[in-house]
Amino acid sequence: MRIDILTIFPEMFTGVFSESIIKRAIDQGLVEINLYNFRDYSLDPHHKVDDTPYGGGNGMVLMCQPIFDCINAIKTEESYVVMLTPDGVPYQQSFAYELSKKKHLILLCGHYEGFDERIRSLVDFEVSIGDYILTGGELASMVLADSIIRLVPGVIQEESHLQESFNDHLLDYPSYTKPANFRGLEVPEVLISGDHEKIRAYREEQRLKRTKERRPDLLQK
Ligand code: 6GU
Repeated sequence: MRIDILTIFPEMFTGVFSESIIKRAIDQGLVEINLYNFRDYSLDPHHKVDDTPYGGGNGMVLMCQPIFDCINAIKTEESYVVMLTPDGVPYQQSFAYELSKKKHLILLCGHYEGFDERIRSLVDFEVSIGDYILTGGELASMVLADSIIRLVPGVIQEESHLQESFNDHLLDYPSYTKPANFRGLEVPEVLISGDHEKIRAYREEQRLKRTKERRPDLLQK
């Protein structure tokens, strides 16, 4: 899979993509990530990428030309263009699965007050990562890239994501590791019992209990 990220702050991404599972996925050639600074595509003598809004109002608006020219330069038949914007569709695990099947993703990060509305004509899907405002789409695109890359076949063991939260609308069960008694804090008996059927039932019950307590909204699904 190839992921191209369009941003005026490419340096923000260096740490995130040079550690841990994402780094290994890149090193193994399972995913290729390219950063494009769309400021480089600006035809303005001062490499301007934004301007004041028609009709007045606060802030600056990302203008069409640099983003149109950058996307048109990298887009192919196989590209799927995602815009990161607080007014997009709320992101969820099922989108991560869908997006992990694409051959080429283009993630477009905004800044300032927003995008010139005509830029949306280049976009296949608009995503928000939650009901709060970030200074830009960069952190949101890192969230998408991370959640998508870990689902690309070969990046992590398949079994680890088949069982995880949100696939069946339940939160995870509580986990423990050695020692069985840490400074008086005990591991539930059942987990040390060796009775696999009892353990399975205990975990299932815990998942339901947790979801009821913390995320009753998930049970509605
Ligand atoms: Cl995708 N962008 C910005 N700027 N803020 C957000 C967001 C995206 N998702 C939630 N807040």
